[in-house]
Amino acid sequence: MYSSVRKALRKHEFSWRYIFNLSTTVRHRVFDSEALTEPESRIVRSLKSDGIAVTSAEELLPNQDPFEELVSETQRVLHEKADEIEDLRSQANDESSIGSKSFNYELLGSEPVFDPKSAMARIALNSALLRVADHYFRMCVKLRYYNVWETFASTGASRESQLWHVDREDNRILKVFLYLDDVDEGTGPFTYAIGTQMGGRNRSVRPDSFLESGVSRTTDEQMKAVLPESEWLKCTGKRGTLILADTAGYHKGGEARTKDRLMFTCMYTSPASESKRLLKYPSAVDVSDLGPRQARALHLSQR
Ligand SMILES: O=C(O)CCC(=O)C(=O)O
Repeated sequence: MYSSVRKALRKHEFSWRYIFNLSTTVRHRVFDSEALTEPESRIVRSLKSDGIAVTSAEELLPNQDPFEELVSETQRVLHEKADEIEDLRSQANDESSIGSKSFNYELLGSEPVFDPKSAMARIALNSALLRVADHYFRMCVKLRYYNVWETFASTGASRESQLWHVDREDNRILKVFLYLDDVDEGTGPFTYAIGTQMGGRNRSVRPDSFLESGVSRTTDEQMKAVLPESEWLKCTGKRGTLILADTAGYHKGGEARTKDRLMFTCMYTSPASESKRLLKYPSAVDVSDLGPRQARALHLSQR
């Protein structure tokens, strides 16, 4: 009984913010006076109205951009793990492994170890991204994970995240997808149903769905019946395309057919989210170079 009331309160925007995330909301309101740059403001506006914003590494992360370093770091890991990757690639079409996303290889594994010096961590903790996330949530967010995904080109019926779904870890969930190679129609672009985030104009759409290993999924046909394709944003784009999306709204992606997709990703939620703690912190991690916003985004005091 108590847990179902708690669950209902968490889902409600007011109690989610003012009961479960009160201190972080107040902290953001009182102490976070740093003005946003013009691209940051535009991204926050687009997230609020559409649930998604598309920009580029060049625009959002100029000067301090460790993008090229991220690409080299990724190539190094791909090279080191080449045999393992080839093995896994041969399982990409294994439809009996629903739940394990066998078409998607996570370069850092499913529980990445935090390394503040890595290009991946520096991008995930980049001030511009954190400012956007904090302003979108109107609270100081937590970084849940970062990783690089190689999504293998696969055949067969759409499955798992290739089908429409919503993420359930929180009321707002900000995911970043940064393409490390060009992504066209055949490379499994991330795709979003505009305005289906909390407060969005299409929030009330309720497409039919079916259960796939206990997870609710929606086909294109089912989505089309309630939301026209003109409201779907298919994010094809050049290397360096940077997508920010609230994945508590409907989305899908990774249906690569002709070419593998390589992208960096990270996720921010509210501190009260019950999301699994995916990022692991080594006991002697040196975070002395991090600023206060970066330190707040980590779970260092509770590890
Ligand atoms: O791989 C994609 O483009 C979609 C990813 C996704 O559905 C998710 O991270 O929730």
